[in-house]
Order: sequence, then C-alpha cells, then structure tokens
Amino acid sequence: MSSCLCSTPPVPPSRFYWILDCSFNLLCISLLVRVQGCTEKIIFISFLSNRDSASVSLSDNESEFGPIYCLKITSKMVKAVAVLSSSEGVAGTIYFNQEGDGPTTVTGNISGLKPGLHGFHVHALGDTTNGCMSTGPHFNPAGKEHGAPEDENRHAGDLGNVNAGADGTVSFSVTDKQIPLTGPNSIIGRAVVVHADPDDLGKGGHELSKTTGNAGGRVACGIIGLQG
Ligand SMILES: [Cu+2]
Ligand SMILES: [Zn+2]
Repeated sequence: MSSCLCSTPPVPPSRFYWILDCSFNLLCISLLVRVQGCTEKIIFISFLSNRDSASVSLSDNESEFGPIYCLKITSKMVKAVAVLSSSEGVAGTIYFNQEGDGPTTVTGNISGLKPGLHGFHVHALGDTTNGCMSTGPHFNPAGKEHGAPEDENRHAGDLGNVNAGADGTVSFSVTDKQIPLTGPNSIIGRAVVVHADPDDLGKGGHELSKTTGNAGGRVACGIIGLQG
C-alpha cells in the first residue's frame, strides 16, 4: 500500500469501485479517494451495522484500481429466553438464538399440557399485568392475516403448533426468519403464548381462523428477555 499523510480528515469516498466477495463473512472492497493531492484508500463500514465487528486487513493483491481491502466480519450471536407462567399448571422455558441476521432458532420444553396440538405464537406485547390476556394480538408488524409458519401471508408471530405427548410434555426446535432478536422487528420484550387448542393455521373456516387460528384460551405465556 502506498501511504500518504494528510493534514486534514479525508473527504467521503468519491468512488466505490467494486465488491469482490459478498459472502457472509468476507467483504473485499476497494475505494479510491483523492485527498489534497494524495491518493488514499478508505473503507466504508457503515453497512456492517448488523455485525458484531469488522476487522480490516490489507491483502497483497494490487489491481489496476490499487490495493484490495478485506473486511472480515464476525457475526453476532444474540440469545433470549422466556420462562412460561400459567394459572393452569403449564410450565416451560423457551430459548431463542439468532446469529447475525440469520433465522432465529426457537427451542423449548413445556409440561403440563393436554396431549395434542397447541397454538404457539409470539404476541405483540410483553405485558402480563392481566396474565396472558394482556399480551395483545399476534405480533404482526407487516399487517398480514393469520397463517402457518410456512405461509407467505402470516403474522410474524405465527409459529404454528407444539405437539404434546401423552404425558403432556413437548420438546421442540424450530427455525424462523420472521422473529429477529435485533432491529425494528425484534421480538425482545414481547411474549410467547401457548394456547389451549390447536391453531388451525388460518384454514379452519372459523370466524377466528384469519386472526388467531381459533386456538382457544391462553394457558401459558412468558416475556421474551435478553439472555447473556
Ligand atoms: Cu397466540
Ligand atoms: Zn397469527
């Protein structure tokens, strides 16, 4: 790299030449900026806001545009947890993990359920002042109708059903792209709710199918909080 000492801060990059590699963990870019007659290379890192850190290294590659800078990006792992509480003997703990801006993995253990399917959702509010009733409707930042997790038209909070065995317990793990733990649609501070009945995934033809999946009462809920 040709170095050049300049007495004033560099001006914003005037030309953005190219992105060599847009893979998840490595971005290589070359920027050429002219500052007071010097030629200075500057890395733009403002678009890395969702990453934990970015280290800048200079490769030996010289091109007609000058040296190539590589940003090694480390993705950030965010973890959250919700401890279920219930007035109906249901208990459980639900864990949420998200790496970078990838999908969120939800794993949980629930006990005390009636055997069979139970609607399982993220509701909009982390308010349990009136038990699970005050957690609001399904989390729905895009203003869509109720559906199945795999549907295009679904609430972000629609995670389908959990299936309790004959002993009333269930362990499960699902991944979902619509329930991030960071950013404007983060589910931190909202609530998970377990219902008394199966969620019909919007297809039951009941008047409540397109709003709640007709999943019946709220038998347990927990506020989703950050975990270290
Ligand atoms: Cu619900
Ligand atoms: Zn819904």
